[in-house]
Amino acid sequence: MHPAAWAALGPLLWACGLALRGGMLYPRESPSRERKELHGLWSFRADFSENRQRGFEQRWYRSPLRESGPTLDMPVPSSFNDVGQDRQLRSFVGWVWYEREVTLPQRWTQDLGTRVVLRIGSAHYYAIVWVNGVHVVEHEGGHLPFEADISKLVQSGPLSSCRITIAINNTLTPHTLPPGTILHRTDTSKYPKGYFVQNTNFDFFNYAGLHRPVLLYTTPTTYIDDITVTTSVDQGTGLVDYQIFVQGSEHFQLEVRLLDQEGKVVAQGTGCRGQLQVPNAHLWWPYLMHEHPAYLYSLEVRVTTQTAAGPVSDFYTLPVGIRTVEVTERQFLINGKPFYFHGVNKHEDADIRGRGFDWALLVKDFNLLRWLGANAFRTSHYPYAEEVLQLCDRYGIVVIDESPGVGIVLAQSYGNRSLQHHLEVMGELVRRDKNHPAVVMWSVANEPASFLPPAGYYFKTLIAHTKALDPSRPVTFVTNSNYEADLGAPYVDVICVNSYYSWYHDYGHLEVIPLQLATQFENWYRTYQKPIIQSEYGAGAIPGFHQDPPVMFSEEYQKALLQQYHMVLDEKRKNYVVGELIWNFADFMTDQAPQRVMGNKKGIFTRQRQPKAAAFLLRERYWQLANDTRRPPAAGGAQCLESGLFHV
Ligand code: GCB
Repeated sequence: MHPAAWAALGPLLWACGLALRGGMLYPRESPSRERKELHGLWSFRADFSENRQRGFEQRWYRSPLRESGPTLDMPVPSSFNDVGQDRQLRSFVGWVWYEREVTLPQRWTQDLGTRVVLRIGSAHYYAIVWVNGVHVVEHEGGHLPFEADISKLVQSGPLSSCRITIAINNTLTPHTLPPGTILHRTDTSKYPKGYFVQNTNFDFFNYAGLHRPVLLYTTPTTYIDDITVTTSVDQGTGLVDYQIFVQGSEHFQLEVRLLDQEGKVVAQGTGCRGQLQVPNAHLWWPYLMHEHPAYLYSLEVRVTTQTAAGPVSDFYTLPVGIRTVEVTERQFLINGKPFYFHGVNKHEDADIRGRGFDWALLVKDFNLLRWLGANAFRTSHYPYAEEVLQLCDRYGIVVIDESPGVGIVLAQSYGNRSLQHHLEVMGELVRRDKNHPAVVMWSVANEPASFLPPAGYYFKTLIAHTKALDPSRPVTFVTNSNYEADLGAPYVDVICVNSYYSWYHDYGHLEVIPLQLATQFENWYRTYQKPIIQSEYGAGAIPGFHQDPPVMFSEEYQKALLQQYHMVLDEKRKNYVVGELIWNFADFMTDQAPQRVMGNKKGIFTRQRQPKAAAFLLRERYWQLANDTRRPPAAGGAQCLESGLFHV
């Protein structure tokens, strides 16, 4: 790589490979825990200097950002790319600086029995954080949270405020996830001196910034650091195995209680690990698979220590869904019953805010999913916000939880350095999402060049590591039907395959789909004897473009292409095909390219979440599938299922 590209990366080079320490429980309020959200306007500056290092050379973190130059107002959470009018900021590559002054409640700064934690939900891609000019944490990876205990800093002086500075670099290299390369254009007859661009091998815009909530929260100094819950069922009795990690003291009492939705205690225990038994448990069922889907219990954990001032407790409540997941040669089973994924692939993407978290958008998306009759989605192509998974738990939307391993196509990205980082990312992902009943499978990557020789060792190691981290869930990666050899497929539990017949080849020839798709399924099943999910298929449609007989990019073509797929899916789902996920839920932004019309238009909804014709087709199908594949009604129950079809 050209030296200037390394300069653009700056500290990224020396700070990779941070070990995974401690838990990453979602910060919930409780009688012992407070939260302070830092959303709103932050001060912002992109470092446009040629080597992108001015911020470090001039130590912009040492004093308020406004003192080292002009600043912009920047909303958090949001990507910085699309909120301004500056084309150069939209496509900026390098370090950007965020800053926020926070006034803290007096108790937080004076009570030494209080622990104050700064938590950043996501900063894409590499982040360095200072509090009052003191370096507190660094993190690599744009889609998972990280924290710093800042108690000592905020409790050391008379100040009741603190200044948080976050420098974020969006540069992607062959060793980041997702990978990318910096291309230096050195022909001075065509490009100015020092000109470089970011190149990627994935099909979405590399939005950057503080994408998810940034907040401060407190715990007592002896606190519940992590909880791991796994569930099973034995003849109607729900078994909840728990393990709890406490930090801050070795002497404490630990009590756990499991409450049902009426607030009744159904089981209790003491100590750091144990099993709770729930006779006649309400199981967590997916949406449309049961008359009462998504039943959640509450696991109340209380840890108490004795201090000079008397006993002090920390409380944390974790939602728990009791369910099982298994994979056989032909089936995907939830609670022992065959489950058919009928759903979507999504992106975290919207107008103006880019990948920034937004409650209104989240609720709209879930309303659309339920309207559609979708029972599942894949977090293509990176982990989504924790708030998204919480809604999946509550609504019964099943999730294939994917790592940011997308576009791994360069031989360089299969070396030890990349593998090591990928292993760490899987560790962070499992640590964050392991307790969500909605998450039924991990996906380690999307369409990696799994035919390259080093891919065999890479995926064998990665998948074995993921299974060791979480033996309770199957693991997959998503491959492409065009790949002739797949060196990773022997290690996965479920084959997820993407194909774009009559779209990326045989343009306009919808009639070839049945043959090509049937051949795809038969080949994969013959080779691996594992259940298969059609993890992507679809066609671009520009909303409002109509043409009949259908031609590419019309709403009619998108619909007709889906219908061809559905005929084959209906045949093969009697056998070993266990799911279909449309590409994509909504139109989304990509890099500019001649084959992209203001982004990727394969959404069945527009980017503004309005339905195209295909959305109505899919809605009919999904509700019908819900009826065809639903759980047989339990004796003496399930009136709404027994009485016939779900209502569309
Ligand atoms: C794929 C990729 C996805 C793309 C899609 C497309 O195979 O997994 O990221 O957006 O195809 O539309 O080309």
